[in-house]
Amino acid sequence: MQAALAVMVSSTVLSASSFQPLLSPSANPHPLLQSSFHGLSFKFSPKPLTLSATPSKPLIVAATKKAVAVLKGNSAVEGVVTLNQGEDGPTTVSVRVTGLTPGPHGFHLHEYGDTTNGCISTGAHFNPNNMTHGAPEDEIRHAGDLGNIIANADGVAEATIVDNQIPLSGPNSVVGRAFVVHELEDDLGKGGHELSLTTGNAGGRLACGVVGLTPI
Ligand SMILES: [Cu+2]
Ligand SMILES: [Zn+2]
Repeated sequence: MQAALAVMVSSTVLSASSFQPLLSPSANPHPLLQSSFHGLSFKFSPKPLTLSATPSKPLIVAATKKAVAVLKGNSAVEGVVTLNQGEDGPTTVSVRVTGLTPGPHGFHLHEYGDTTNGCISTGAHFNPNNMTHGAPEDEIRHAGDLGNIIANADGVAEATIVDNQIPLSGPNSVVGRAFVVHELEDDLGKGGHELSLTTGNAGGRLACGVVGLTPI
């Protein structure tokens, strides 16, 4: 509602300001021309309306949401995760985690931003749609299932993840929830282990961090 109002207001302001330059040069010299411009002003009216698309761009930028999570735990593993979401589009997640053993490590958004008892109190995978565990590209997955991040020989994992199920606003907002990086590879629900369909059997929680809003 507010955004819609803002668009309306900005388009009115723009049409008023763009009218004046059109009228003023010819309205001044001759009273005759002045009267003819009264008629013309109606023909011009669609132009300011199409121009109103321009001021709506800053509004989209203003709706961009940005968040960050700083990952820490009881080991040498630590990292930073940044999240960016424009309007109602997907969220882009940039991850850098250090101190890992080389290879894949399960990486999820867990339900709670509660680290009272370390990463264990962040609860289960964020799962607003009551699904079973899966891969990020699966239709049946937890919203928090972001697959694996892969550490290189130096123990550094860097990844950019674009995902539609982890918005930064609305009923399924992940702000206030937590990222967790795991000890083991997430089997994406396909490992046949008794934990495959709940956690991907990704083992212990090495580090976690609560998602918080940051300045745009
Ligand atoms: Cu997890
Ligand atoms: Zn899951």
